[in-house]
Amino acid sequence: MTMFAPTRTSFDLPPSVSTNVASYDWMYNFIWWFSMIFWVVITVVMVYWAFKYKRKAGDKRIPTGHYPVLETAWTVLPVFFIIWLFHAGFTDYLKNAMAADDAMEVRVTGQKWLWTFTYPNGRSEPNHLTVPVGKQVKFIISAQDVLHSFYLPEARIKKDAVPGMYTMLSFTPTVLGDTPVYCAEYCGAPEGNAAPALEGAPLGGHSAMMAWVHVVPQADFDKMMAEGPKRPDGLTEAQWGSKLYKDNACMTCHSVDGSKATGPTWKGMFGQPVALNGSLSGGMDSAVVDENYVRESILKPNAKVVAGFSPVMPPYTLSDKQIDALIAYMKTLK
Ligand SMILES: [Cu+2]
Repeated sequence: MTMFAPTRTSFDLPPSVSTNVASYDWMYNFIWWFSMIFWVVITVVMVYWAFKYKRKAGDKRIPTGHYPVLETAWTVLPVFFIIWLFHAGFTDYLKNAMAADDAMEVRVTGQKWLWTFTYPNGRSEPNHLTVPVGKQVKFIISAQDVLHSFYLPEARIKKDAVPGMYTMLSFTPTVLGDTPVYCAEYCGAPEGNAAPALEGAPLGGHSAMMAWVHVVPQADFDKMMAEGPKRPDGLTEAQWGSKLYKDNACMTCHSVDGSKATGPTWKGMFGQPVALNGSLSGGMDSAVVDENYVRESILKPNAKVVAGFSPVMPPYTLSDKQIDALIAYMKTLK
């Protein structure tokens, strides 16, 4: 994989990793230099005049009166400046507040003290998110316990993660490599000797709530997604199969206790011969329920229909690993 060094846009800002950064940084630098120049000019002039017009012996106080042209100018001109500033700021704000319809949606969940990322295909990982370069990502953010804040300094974006509601944020990464995620809302001190959320992170609750966004070429991302969701930690293959049986609603048509439903029961099914409806199954009258039969029945359910049942099952797009897990579960249903 080619690695490009993130570009530094100024001496005091972090490197830039996304499309929005250039205009954000331009605005930041503009306001900084604008304020700096006016501060210097006003201060120098004020000090100069303070000495020049210092009260001397015999001076009389004379009221200065009004100067309507000057007073109108210093009121009206800044108003136009502020309106322009708001317009420019709001235009930039919208770049990350909304996402295009074809953006990749990623669910972000904050909890004490880790971030969980869930991809469109259901794959879910703690503290590591992989996204393809050049593709807009739409984060749908929430929190499980207390307020957190999802913060990517190198993309200049931050959004509160709030329990009980969703917040949105989008960005389009431009640079291959890794960019850090922090929690920007103080969310608690560590209890006891909790391990850091991420290897190498400082020990300590909120400040340990760090994650990484890995920006990779589209092909690498597609390869990763093709692997499908990973088996959840702590589950055996058969236990994962049991979970998939429920998560994919297989249970609404297939019982595991022998009772009849819309589809054949899975109890005692694996490894046994089964009678097929020959006219719906390309002339085959029977088959053995083995690995290949199950795989075909998940991906192309109506290729071989069991006698006495209707061809009503929709095809499922499960990964090979998920199908393996379902088969492992079926084998336990003696
Ligand atoms: Cu937090």
